[in-house]
Amino acid sequence: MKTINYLLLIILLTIISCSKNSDLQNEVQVYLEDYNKQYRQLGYEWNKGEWALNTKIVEGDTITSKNAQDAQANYAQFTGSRENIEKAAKYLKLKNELTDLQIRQLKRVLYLAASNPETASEIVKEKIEADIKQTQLLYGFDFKIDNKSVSTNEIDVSLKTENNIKKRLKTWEASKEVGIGLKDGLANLQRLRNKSVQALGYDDYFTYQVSDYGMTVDEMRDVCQNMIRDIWPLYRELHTWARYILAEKYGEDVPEMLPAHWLPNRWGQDWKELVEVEGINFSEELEKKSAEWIVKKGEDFYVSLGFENLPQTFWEKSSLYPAPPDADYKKNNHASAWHMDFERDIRSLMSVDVKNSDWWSTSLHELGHIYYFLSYSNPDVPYILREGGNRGFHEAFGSMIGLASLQQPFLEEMGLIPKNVKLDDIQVLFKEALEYIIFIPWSAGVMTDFEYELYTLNLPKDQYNLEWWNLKRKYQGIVPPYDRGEQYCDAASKTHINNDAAQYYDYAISYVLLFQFHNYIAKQILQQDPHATNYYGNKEVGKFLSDVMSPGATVDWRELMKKSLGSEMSAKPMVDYFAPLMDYLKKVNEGRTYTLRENF
Ligand code: X8Z
Ligand code: ZN
Repeated sequence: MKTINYLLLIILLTIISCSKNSDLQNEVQVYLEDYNKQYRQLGYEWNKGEWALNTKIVEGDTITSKNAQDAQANYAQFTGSRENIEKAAKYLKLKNELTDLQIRQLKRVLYLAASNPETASEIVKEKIEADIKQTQLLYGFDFKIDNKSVSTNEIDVSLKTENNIKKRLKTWEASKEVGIGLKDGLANLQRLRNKSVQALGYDDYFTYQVSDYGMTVDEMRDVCQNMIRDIWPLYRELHTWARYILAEKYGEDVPEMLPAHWLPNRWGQDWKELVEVEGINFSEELEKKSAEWIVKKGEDFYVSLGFENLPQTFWEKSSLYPAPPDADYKKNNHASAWHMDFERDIRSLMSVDVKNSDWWSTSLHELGHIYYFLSYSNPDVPYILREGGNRGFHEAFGSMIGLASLQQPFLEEMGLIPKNVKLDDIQVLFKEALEYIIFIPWSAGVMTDFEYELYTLNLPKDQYNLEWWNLKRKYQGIVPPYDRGEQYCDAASKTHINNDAAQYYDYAISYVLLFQFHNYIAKQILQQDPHATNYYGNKEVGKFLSDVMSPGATVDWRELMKKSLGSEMSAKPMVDYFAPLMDYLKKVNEGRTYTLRENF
């Protein structure tokens, strides 16, 4: 009898405490639902303001920037409000009684608050203005060669194809001019970004952005340095090879370090143009198509995997092609994807042009973001968690489709190369390394270190350019054509330094992830060699990707990896993928002098 009473008591107590839990859970739920609703409305207005600002830049137009500023201020006021900060913090203290999904949302509320806290409202206001001004200066800039306006597409094509070294230098210089006018703005933003997050206890803006991964700055820097260490031997071979073949091509002496204007990309972040694979005339084939074809074929690829067709509004509202040369406005010339209303108003901003073959993979990259948006826009994912597993995830899948889209079986399927041509596998791999391996010292090294120094170490403005080139030399073995003094700000010629601050390691991480995912898909789903896959039409691949993408940020990214791949983040699949190239390059480089250190 006694035991029964005792048992009853326990049951009763459990019921009482559960109902207390669920009272609290209900209260938090009401709060979060309201938060999500307002977040969505204000976020949509902000996105619309930004969209207008980035797609139509007219000198002297103050209305568009005022609208964008007001919309951003309203969003900032809400997300950074004392009330939201206090409530989220209060509820988080009781997290043992809340659901995992609620805890995630409350943490997100605090994270969002930290970039616009009401406690630093003057700083936040200044920051919003400074951000908008920087965007206008960056994308309103008129690039000129010999006093003639040129588009960034023209600059890019010229750096890929021009053999006259004097002309190359002029083009490269023209591409860096934009940095000069951005330097003051960057210094201002350095201060304002740091100050705004410091109000909520973060050390600096870099630390804040890194914390989104659940990592400390030291941990993130370790991840990045390890990546560089892993690929360094291969990078060193590629660097040595490039010094010799480019010197020959331009009729110059072999330099110790690579002059920046010798390389086929404004920042030296992608060298794939240096190798032509016999049998694949991709650029030529693309030129026969149209810009519309590129984007449509991209959609077609995703649809073949089982994803839906893009909503009609995507085609109506996106800004996919360059502004006409005689337009009285300019537009943001860098590619991006926008989740405007956190539902199905999804758009992409690009300047697709068939003459610049980069748009093929860039367009697939952006569609990767778009399909990610669509995947997690489902009732199980609250608006504030409609994000990637982590930011690197968001960057990874579109790039992975870009890699897959250039492998032989796929190119055949698309009619971009004739069937059954025998391609030289090593040359194909070589070209891929010039894209994916070359990118790592740039992203995990130069960009990440520069922004770490900028925000965490408060790099003084009169050392921006000096430090930029120190890092370029250290990580990429690239030097400026001549001493570039502090009147320049070459770092600021890179979009992300201005308007996607302290996040570039996302791309390094995304490359590591993409090889992990690609390797898994090739071996476990397609049963194909990772070097020669054909994803086209495979619904199982689509289902796998959709399962990874659709939870958005409602799950922990490390668990998401374990669940989907059965492994942790690792550069090994990337290193293994390129391993066959090492012996080949060592032979090619026999007798040549290496100028990068042997071990990183
Ligand atoms: O910025 C981008 C995307 C933006 S969604 C086009 N990427 C990095 C860059 O261009 O520097 C893609 C890879 C690297
Ligand atoms: Zn992207």
